[in-house]
Amino acid sequence: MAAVGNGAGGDSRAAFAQIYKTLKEELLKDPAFEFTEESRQWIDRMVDYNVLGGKCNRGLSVVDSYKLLKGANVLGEEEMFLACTLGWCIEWLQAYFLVLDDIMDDSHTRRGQHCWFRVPRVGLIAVNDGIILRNHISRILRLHFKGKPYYADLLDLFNEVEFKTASGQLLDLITTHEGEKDLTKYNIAVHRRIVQYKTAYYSFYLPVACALLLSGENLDKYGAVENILVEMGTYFQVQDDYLDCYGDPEFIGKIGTDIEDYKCSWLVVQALERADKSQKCILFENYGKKDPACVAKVKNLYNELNLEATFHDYENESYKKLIAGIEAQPSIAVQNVLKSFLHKIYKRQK
Ligand code: DMA
Ligand code: MG
Ligand code: MG
Ligand code: MG
Repeated sequence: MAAVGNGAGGDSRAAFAQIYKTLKEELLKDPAFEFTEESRQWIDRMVDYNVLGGKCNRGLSVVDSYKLLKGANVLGEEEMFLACTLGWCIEWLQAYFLVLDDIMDDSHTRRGQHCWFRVPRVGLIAVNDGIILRNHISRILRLHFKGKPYYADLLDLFNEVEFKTASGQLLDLITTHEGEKDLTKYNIAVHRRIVQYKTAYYSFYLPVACALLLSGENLDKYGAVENILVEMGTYFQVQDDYLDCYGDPEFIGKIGTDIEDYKCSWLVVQALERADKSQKCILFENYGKKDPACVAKVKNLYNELNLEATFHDYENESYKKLIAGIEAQPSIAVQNVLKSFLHKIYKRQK
């Protein structure tokens, strides 16, 4: 059968979306569970609510990277199915982390709708739903990859990346306690460590590592590529921190909570570096408070310090450095993978 809707760029999206339905159906008729009609409906709705509605950058990057590594514009039906399936596993992983992240960050909206735990009758059942989403990944991998020569490496990859992300979330959360005691503990090195762990590995390294495993590559050889992807992920999370304050909530689909939550955000680190004595006092007094008047004072200070311009300079600098690192890579196919990923996020507005 001809591979349908499997071309480069835009049309991977249609094929990708189609495969979601298959994967969800398989999970819902999983013979290991005697679902009651109610629990089946719960999972169905919970998965749709949390896995869908994102940009699918991570998932689609598996497909796009695999095509670039193979030097093929169109993949065979089986190859396309496997690449999309791994892409969806990353989207499932993202859903799992976001469901729990929103509880821990006390967020209100995500992807233009209420955070899952805020939906009536969900509440803390969301914690268990997060665990179920994580377990779905193992079940999808077992169903479609058991028997492949790279199955053990794939499981190990997902486990390692999950561990790194959870460690990053821990750093994010306990650093917040430190900051509450003493805001001057926040600096760019602390920020960097948090964001590499909580965001970069699962968002950037994981999609490309999946494509490399599909291509039969040994990940041990790709340390330099991993480093570039971790840098790209750091840049991506700086954008996330910037958009938390300066993004349009309607457009990004979430309302920022970093100032209220006392987060070690890139913006507060920049503010601390640039503030004079009296401006620091304003930060110490108002950062981390729920009161909208306090939040507004922090935002005013950010504007006074011209952090928007600081961010745009950072964005241009990061881009240049990333491109230089990418062009130093010996393989043109690998360069293309990395450039294509970078261009998906450069100057993003959401
Ligand atoms: C994101 O950190 C990290 C993970 C692992 C979800 P964040 O809380 O800044 O993300 P968001 O702004 O999307 O809530
Ligand atoms: Mg959050
Ligand atoms: Mg968070
Ligand atoms: Mg954020």
